[in-house]
Parts: sequence; C-alpha cells; structure tokens
Amino acid sequence: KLNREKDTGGDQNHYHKPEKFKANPKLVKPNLAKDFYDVDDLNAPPVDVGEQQVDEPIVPSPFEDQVRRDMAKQQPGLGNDGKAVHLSGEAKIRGDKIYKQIALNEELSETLSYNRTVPDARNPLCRSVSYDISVLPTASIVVIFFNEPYSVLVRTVHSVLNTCDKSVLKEIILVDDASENEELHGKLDHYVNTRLDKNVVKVLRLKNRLGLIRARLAGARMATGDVLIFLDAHCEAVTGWIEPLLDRIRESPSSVLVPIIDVIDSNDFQYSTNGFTSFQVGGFTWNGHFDWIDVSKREKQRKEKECDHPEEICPTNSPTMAGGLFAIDRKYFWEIGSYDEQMDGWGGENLEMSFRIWQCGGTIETIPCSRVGHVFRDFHPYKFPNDKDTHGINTARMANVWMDEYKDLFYIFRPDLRFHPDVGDVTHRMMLKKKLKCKSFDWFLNNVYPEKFKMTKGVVGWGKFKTHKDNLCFDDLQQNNEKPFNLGLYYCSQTLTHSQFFAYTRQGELRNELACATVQRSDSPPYLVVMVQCYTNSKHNEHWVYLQEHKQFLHKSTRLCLDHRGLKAQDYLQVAPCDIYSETQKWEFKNSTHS
Ligand code: LR7
Ligand code: MN
Repeated sequence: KLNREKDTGGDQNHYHKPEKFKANPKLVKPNLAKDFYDVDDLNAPPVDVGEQQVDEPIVPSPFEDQVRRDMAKQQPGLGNDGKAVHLSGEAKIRGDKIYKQIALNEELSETLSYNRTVPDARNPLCRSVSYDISVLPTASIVVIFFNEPYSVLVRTVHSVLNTCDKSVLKEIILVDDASENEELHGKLDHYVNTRLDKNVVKVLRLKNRLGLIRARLAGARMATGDVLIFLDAHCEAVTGWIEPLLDRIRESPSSVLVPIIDVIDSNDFQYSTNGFTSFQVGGFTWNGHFDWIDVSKREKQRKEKECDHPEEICPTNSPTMAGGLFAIDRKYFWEIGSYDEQMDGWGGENLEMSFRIWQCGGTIETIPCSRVGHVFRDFHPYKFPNDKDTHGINTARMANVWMDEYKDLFYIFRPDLRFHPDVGDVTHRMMLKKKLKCKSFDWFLNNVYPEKFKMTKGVVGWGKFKTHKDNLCFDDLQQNNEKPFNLGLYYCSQTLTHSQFFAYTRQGELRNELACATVQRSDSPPYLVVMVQCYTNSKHNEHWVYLQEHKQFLHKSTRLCLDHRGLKAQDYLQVAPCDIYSETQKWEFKNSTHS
C-alpha cells in the first residue's frame, strides 16, 4: 500500500503553490481553477508562471513512470478547438479494436491533450451577460465513474479546472463505483496527489459497486459546496458554462438546471454543436424512456413575456432531463428527496427526478448559455449484476410513485414489468410525495408538458385498430417512429402491444404516440398511408373522419378511404376510392370509455 502522505512529501501546499500564482497577474485574472494544479507538469498551453521554485523530486512511485509517459503521449494542441483527430497505422488498428470493445476510442483519447480546448459554442448574446462572481454560490462537482477510460476521466477533471473560477469551485468529487480497471486506482491516486490539488480534487472509493444512483448519492453526501453539479465521467465544458448555472440557482434555488449538451464523438472526439440558435429540451415516451423534443411555441412565448434577457438565452423550461449533467442547490437536493436509493444499476432516475421536481414545486430548466459536451457511446461498456434490466425496473418504481393512473399506460408498453418482483416496495417514496404535497401527474402533463399526447385520454378511441373480417391490425412494423414511416398491417396481437397501439383523436387524427397518419402523395395508386410528425392544429392532411355506419376511415383532404384489399400481414396500408359496400374498408376499434 502506498503511503500518500509520504508520496507527496506530506506538504499539501507543495502542490498548491498559491504564492507563486499570486505573483503572476496573468493568472490572478481570470483566476481559473487550473491554478489549482501544477501546469508545469502538463502540456498545457504555455503559461507564464513567473518566478518558480524547483520542485522537490517526487518520491518514487510505481505510477510515476506511467503518469509521465501519459504526458509524453499527449501531443499539445491535438484535438484543440474540439477538432476531430484520426489515428493511422498501428495506432488506428489499436483504436478500432478498443472502440469495438468499449464504444470509445481510448487509444485516440490518450493522444489528445488533457487540456485541449473546445469551441465556444454559445449564442453570442451570452458573451454580453456578466456575472458578479463574488455573489455566486460555490459548486461541488460530482463525477461518478465505473471503468471509464482513465484519460477521458482526467480530461473531464481538467476541463472543469480550466473553465471554472477558483472562487466558485469548491471541489471536484470523483466517485469510483468500484471500478475494476486498474489504472483508475493507484495511478489515478498518484496523479491527483502529485499533479492536482487534493483539497480540490477528491476521490471517493466505494467498496462495492453501488450503481449510478447510489454512487451519486455517496458523492452528494460528501459534498460541501452550495450547489451540486453532476457530470458524467466523459465531459468537456465550454468556457463560461458554470456561471449561468450558479447565477440561476442563486436567483431560484428550486430550479434544477441542465446545460445544453453537445456531442463529443466517441471515435474521433470531435466536439460538435448543433449551431447556437436552436436546442432541444427533454421529453419522455410512454414506455419510460427519455427523449429530446423541440422547445414548444408556448414555452417561447412564456420566455418572451417573463424573462428579461432575449428569449434565445433565457432559462427554458424542460419537462424532463437526460440525467447525467445537471446543477441543483445542495439543500434543495436533499429536501426534494435526492434519489430513490432503492434504484439499482443505471437508468430511470432521470425521469424520476424530473417528474418529482415538477410535481413537488420545482422546475427543470435548460440554461442556453451553459454548454457541456458529452461523449455519447453506442452501447454501454459495462454490464449489470445478473444482466438485469435496471432501466426498466427503476422506471417501474418511478411510475408506481409519480405517474398515478398514467402508470397503466406505461405498463401497456411494458407488461413484463407490471408484476416484476424486483420492482419492490415504494412506500417510502409515496410518503415523501405526501409529505411534500406534490401535485398529480395529470397536473404535470397539463401544465408542464401539454404537448405530450395522452394516448388514452380525451380521445375517441384507442388500442388496436382491426380489420372487420380478417385478424389484421394497424402495426408500425417496428419501424423508427421518429422519422416518417409507412403504416403497416400485422396479425392482431392477443394483448395490446406497443407496435399496435393507436388512437383516433377528437381532432380527427389517426395516430400513435409520436406520429400521425396521412396519405403519401402519388399520381397513381397505390396510395400509401404514411405516418408523419403531428401538427398541433391538425392540418387537413392529418384529418380522418370515421364514418360510423360503414366503419370507414375517410381521409379528408384526398376523400379516399382506408382499404386493405389484397393486403396481408407486413404490407403497408393504403387508401382507395370510398365504397360503402367494400368489406376491406371496414375498421373496428374500441370506443373510449375514458375521457
Ligand atoms: O454502475 C454504474 N456506475 C457508474 O458509476 C454505471 C455507470 N456509472 C457512471 C458512468 O461511469 C458514467 O460516468 O455513471 C455515469 C453515467 O453512465 P453512462 O455514461 O454510461 O450513461 P449514459 O450517458 O449512457 O446515460 C444517461 O442516462 C443515465 C440514466 O441512468 C444517466 O442519467 C446518465 O448520467 C445519462 N447521461 C446523460 O444524461 C448525458 C447526456 C446523454 C443523453 C441523453
Ligand atoms: Mn454518459
């Protein structure tokens, strides 16, 4: 075992060197937290550090060589400005190999500077907003990790140090969720102890893997800053990202904030932004997943009315959050019920927190002047104990507590979870809900996310839409519902399934959760039925009339009727000239008893 005190000479100031930096006006302003670490040892952009003491030699450590070698591997400037980098030759082969294993090009990451810069992707309007640093609350940044690539984690830490003013950065807490990856132990300790300021960068080691939710709780318990900021272990922040978060919490402590999350490519590490003018906020799907949605007109109008800044850079209400990157007042985090500690592994905690915050009196807001990049991976490089679907199980816990009668809708999509033994008891969370006098899920939908289509409420009918004579039903044929797709037919399932779940609305839409039926333009038959994004004020093209007497669906703008003549399972549905005698134009669905 290493004796850390001995390793660092037992002198914490040795690595802090505050005097040295004070003497240098360049570093006093902007007073970035990178003053906390020893820039001489890094391939940071050259900084004039003034008069220098000669470093005492570092007591031999088995990790010193590795740490030094890392520095040599890192080519200064490579990847700067968030530019894509490509490997070649042997390195490329190694990169491709590791990429297949962990969905991230670790080989490449090791060649990129820990201190690389990323583009200032902010809306230019953000640059004219100034913050009085002296009144901002302080932040504890909590970064949990399990088997993350070492260099990616270290780069996340450097990015925070390089972008945050010392006076607001209380600490960075790295929570190791019992990683098996060796580098993340002795070497990381050695790096933190010898190259960073241990008073700022702290490592909390969990004895056993607790999963994302409990690891975050452990970090939050240790934190002492006014505000908790959670980041995934593979993030790089844009300059000026932290001030608008802290400032908004100062002004509104019950607002839970998310930055705009930019994409860092998991293969070439390109930092890409979607321009600065438009960004998306968080929604959800009835099967219990987070999704990205456009900011509604309603919300834009609200901002114009209520916010002092130009609308584009105003805090923007977001029905949900992705979960990994957010800022919350530390006291409020505990008051409002932190997390459901009984959630295992990964997933579901983000919708739980989102619904809870809104229903219990807080808000979730995207702060457009705060931008942080995140490495999106194609798959998870880790497994969960017993290969459990912890996302599903956690989401069922969430639904049982927060979704009231709408949980039935969730269970239509996830019948496997309705009586799943691992979902467990939620009495404690129900008590919390009562104690905090939280509002209903119906309130949440009506007030926070009125754009969300409630499949079973206020509709003419919902469920399976069946042919009159054959056992064929509307079916999305498992096509991607986010893009236009052809409405298909398939054998009706016994119970209602996701792909056969449709509704006929009072506005005359024939739709599923995400898309509305219309007729594909064509000069001659077949006229296919295509599912497209719904317009809120149902345009003519998405308007269908159900002619009760003959059970026909008439498409208003083409005056054609839904017809399955000659079609079989897996075919795409069509419309044809209406004919009241046609058996293939008769459709049945359950009229809604609700509403
Ligand atoms: O058992 C684990 N223990 C951990 O400490 C599993 C994971 N982790 C760590 C992991 O090392 C990482 O730092 O937890 C963090 C998040 O895990 P990821 O990066 O594998 O998750 P993700 O980015 O794919 O998933 C998103 O949804 C999750 C639901 O539980 C979490 O809320 C993630 O934080 C969240 N990520 C984001 O919101 C970033 C934006 C992505 C989007 C959309
Ligand atoms: Mn992540």
